[in-house]
Amino acid sequence: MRSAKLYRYRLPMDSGVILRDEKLSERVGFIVEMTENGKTGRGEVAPLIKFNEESTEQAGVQVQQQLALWCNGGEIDYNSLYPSVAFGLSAAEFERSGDFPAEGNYFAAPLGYGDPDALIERLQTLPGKKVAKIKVGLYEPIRDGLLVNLLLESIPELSLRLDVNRVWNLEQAMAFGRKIQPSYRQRIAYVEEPCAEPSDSIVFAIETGIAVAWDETLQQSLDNPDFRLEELTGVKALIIKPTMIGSVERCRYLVEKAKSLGMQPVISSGIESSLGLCQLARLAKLWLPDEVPGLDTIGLYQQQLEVSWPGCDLPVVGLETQELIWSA
Ligand code: OSB
Ligand code: MG
Repeated sequence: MRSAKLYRYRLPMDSGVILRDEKLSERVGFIVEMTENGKTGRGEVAPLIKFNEESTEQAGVQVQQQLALWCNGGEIDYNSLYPSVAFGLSAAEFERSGDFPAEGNYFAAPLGYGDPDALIERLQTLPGKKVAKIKVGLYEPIRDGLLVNLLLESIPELSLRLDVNRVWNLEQAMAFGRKIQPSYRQRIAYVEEPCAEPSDSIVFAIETGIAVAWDETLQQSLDNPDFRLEELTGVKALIIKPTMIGSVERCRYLVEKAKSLGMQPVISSGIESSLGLCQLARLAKLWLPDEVPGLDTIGLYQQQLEVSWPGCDLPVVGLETQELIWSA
């Protein structure tokens, strides 16, 4: 016997959340609950506007169709689904089957948005490895370079991950790179997607000696069914955001494949609710126990959903307070 429930959640975001020039005041997504033989698993389906190609509405229609198919005894073909839907449904199956460890890796890299003082303060109290991530590319590349030098100078054990989200051309990236003190360049763990053109990002890495990571480039490559990860080598790290990549199995495959090609895989957030985010921390613990995941996004919300991110004191609202839109 199989049964399922589909909830639509709406959670208020912190007032300052801006995604690619658009304010995100509320996050809307879905939670699936799938039960078979008395065992239940949950998953989150929450395409992120401007990052996922599928809209929330499209994902909602597809997830409901798939749940109906599953309740009637059908099997879900994850490879034919939107990435967000494949991830959420497969996470529920993974949890139901008991393969999901209870423990998670909640030591995420603190995310900073340009206020160095706030970040320095937070980093000073951080236990363990000092790894932080900051978004750059919002101001002049030279200003970003000075900020990075300042942070690396202030905290000698700090290693920085930077994210440019493809806003620089090669010239701007080089202006940034030249500003970074040569002795600090190795302490930039990587720069995610420095340039609009991926080939320029590779040139930047070679010319400056600063390591680069793929994020958007990986997501786009996966649109081609014949894509092989071997085509994306030449960078140090691979950012894996399951909501934008697909099923748990596909993510696991990419983690293993990246390792075998000498790339560092990093499990990262697509700004899921605390429910989905905690599952990502559990996957990170299972697959990459020694790696710092990129999951410091719960602070972008005003509320948590059903489960609490360890150490977070935002109020938690229960799943039953959200809209049950379908069940069978
Ligand atoms: O650009 O990496 C991004 C979250 C949602 C959409 C895009 C991005 C992000 C993050 C997640 O930065 C946090 C992290 O990677 O540490
Ligand atoms: Mg990124």
